[in-house]
Amino acid sequence: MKIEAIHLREVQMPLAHPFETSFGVTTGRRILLVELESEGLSAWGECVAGEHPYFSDEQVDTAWTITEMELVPRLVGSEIASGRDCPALFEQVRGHRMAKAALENAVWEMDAQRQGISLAKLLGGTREVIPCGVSIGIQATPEKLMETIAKEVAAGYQRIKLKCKPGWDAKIFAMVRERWPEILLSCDANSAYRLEDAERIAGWDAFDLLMIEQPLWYDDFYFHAALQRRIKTKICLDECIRNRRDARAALELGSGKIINIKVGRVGGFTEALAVHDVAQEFGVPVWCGGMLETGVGRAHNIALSSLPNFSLPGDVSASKRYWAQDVIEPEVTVSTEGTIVVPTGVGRGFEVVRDRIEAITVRKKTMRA
Ligand code: OSB
Ligand code: MG
Repeated sequence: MKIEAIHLREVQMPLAHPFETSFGVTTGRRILLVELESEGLSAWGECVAGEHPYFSDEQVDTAWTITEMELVPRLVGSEIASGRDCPALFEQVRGHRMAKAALENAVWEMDAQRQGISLAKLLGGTREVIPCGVSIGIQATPEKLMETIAKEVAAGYQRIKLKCKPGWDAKIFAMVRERWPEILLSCDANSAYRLEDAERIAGWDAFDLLMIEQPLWYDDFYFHAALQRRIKTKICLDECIRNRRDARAALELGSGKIINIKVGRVGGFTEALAVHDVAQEFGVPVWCGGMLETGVGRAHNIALSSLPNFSLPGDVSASKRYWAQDVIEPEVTVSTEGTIVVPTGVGRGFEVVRDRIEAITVRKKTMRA
């Protein structure tokens, strides 16, 4: 396919509810969206870089700059067979995986349209529905947290993940477990602990958590192995897995027993599929993480989650948990069984609502060959 034009745009969207993690509070999102044009077709990609370089070293403005100055010139005007060709095209640029993923994923979406199949099918997906969990931010009070959990459990979500940090951990887990002894419960520290906390973290074994996500440094999987040897609860790796080599090294070391795959964090669908396959080889389940995406990224996450080794409920949940109005139609909805139906229509399977996107666009740039 010949990529004739690439449009970059930044949209701004207020979150329906503020989202607090150990690294800060997000009240609204600034999001880089890319749109490709090829032979009368249009395909979209979402960059999951945040407003600040707090989750990873990328941020929306660095992603915009690298996309405009380095990545688009390599892609626009090119004749490309599939999304699998993007990593080689972008190889000279080190890092900036979230920026690369937005473009690569749009190429995959375009390819699916050209072949007249769903993105899920193109990726090798096999599931008709995906199991869903929710990620619940740190709340103003424990009472508010209990209310929020009650609402999500009633909605049918299959797994509750609690964001945690020192001061918002064991006491909270105890309280939640007392009221809901049976639910699938996990926590995500986003690197808020150090190896000295190992004893304390071992104490959480009492709460029968499904996993503890990225407890230590964002760029570490060596010391995570030391921690994993000292606790019974499975560690799930998020921030530190950048590619298939990291996945293999971490699993050989015993740094964790579950992997959260975020397609933006690993640089696009090609690498996400490779991480999926490495984990499967080790008998390790994966699940799809979220980055407070609009419907564009959410649709891509649903397609990816349909692969066979995405066997644990992911963080991909309903549009309305994040947005008063999403940018796709229909919005993403979750059944009372806590599942999302994988669309079988061509491409992403959700329409992008162009007027809505136009209305929230704050900057835009078109690049042609
Ligand atoms: O670590 O999984 C994370 C949101 C922003 C940055 C990092 C993370 C998260 C989430 C939310 O947990 C997942 C979602 O619901 O989109
Ligand atoms: Mg995480």
